[in-house]
Amino acid sequence: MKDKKVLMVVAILVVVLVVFFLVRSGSNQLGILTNPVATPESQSTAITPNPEPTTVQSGSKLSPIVVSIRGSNFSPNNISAKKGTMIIWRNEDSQSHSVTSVGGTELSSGTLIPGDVYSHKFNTIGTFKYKCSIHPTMVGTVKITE
Ligand SMILES: [Cu+2]
Repeated sequence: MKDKKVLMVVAILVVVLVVFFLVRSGSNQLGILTNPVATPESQSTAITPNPEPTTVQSGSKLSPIVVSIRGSNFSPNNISAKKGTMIIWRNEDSQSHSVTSVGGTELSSGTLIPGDVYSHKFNTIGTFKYKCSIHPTMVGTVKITE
């Protein structure tokens, strides 16, 4: 019985010493143990997903245009933009609306409840008319040029 206890203590000591040595030597094999030490590194890896949306923007070099839907109006309701522009419709109204192409299929937001957002990137040159399918008197136009 005594021998077993001594063996246990020795075994625990050996494990503790091995772990201690590996941590001290900064071995990357023990990622879990060394990661807390390398906080700046793990922070920079956590930031990596962030540049993705920015890359899309800087790649096209075009800022998105925001259209507010307010008081049953698209504002602005007449937009001229370059090919590749992203337009974002934001329903800031107290009722539901939609952004639906007239004579085409480019825009099809479905029902946007208050607070909903619909975005669309225009990759084709042309004039795109749209309306609110719930209130067909609400209309807007997007003109896309080269
Ligand atoms: Cu509407």
